[in-house]
Amino acid sequence: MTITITAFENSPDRGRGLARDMRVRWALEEVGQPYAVRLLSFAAMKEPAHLALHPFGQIPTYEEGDLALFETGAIILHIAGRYPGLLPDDADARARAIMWMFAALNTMEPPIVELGMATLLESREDWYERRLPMLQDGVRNRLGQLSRYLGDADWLDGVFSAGDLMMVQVLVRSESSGLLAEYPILAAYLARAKARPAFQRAFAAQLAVFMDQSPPD
Ligand code: GTB
Repeated sequence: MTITITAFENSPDRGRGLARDMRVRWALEEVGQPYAVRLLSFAAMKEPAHLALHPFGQIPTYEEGDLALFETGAIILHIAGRYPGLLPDDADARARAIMWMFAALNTMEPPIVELGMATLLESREDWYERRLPMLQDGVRNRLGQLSRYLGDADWLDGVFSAGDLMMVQVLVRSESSGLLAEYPILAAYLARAKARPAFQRAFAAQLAVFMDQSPPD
């Protein structure tokens, strides 16, 4: 059955792994499933055809036969449940991998996104410099806790799982702040994940969309 996902026709990062279709591409590469990509402009994401798939008018979406999904957490969980390679067979280990997916999305991602959005949208406001330390401390707190937990392990719970995939995809959004580099254990964790052939194929596929386009004015 053909799998089709949606992605940005024109991403602000020009295909360098930050838009959330990267999570879905990477998961599909890990489980060895081919997929098609429907590229959407910002305007097309808000039109009825796409809103019927995604009520919030965002990317990515995932279509497979009669199934249509939005929300990367749900999409990755579906892929990991349907195809082998991203969740352990042991029921307890499987539950822990899913726990780490939720930890990435619910505990790590909010402070990382809050800092990123403030830097993107508020850096010219007079309150930004006063707010920044609080936002950075929020991110440092979570990065420090995660780093202490990971210690000298390669992955969060033994073998690489959907929990690591989601965690790494959340952590990449803190790279540009410079904060991730303060945690060598996490920097090495990201490097290990990015060295995976499936990650590299997914990254190259996302980047390829933009290599053919002329740079923005
Ligand atoms: N909770 C949803 C999920 O996990 O699927 C969030 C989906 C989402 O945020 N989608 C974004 C979107 O469609 C794209 S990924 N935004 C358009 C809109 O809301 O109108 C967020 C993103 C995009 C690009 C960069 N970048 O280039 O740096 C970073 C993050």
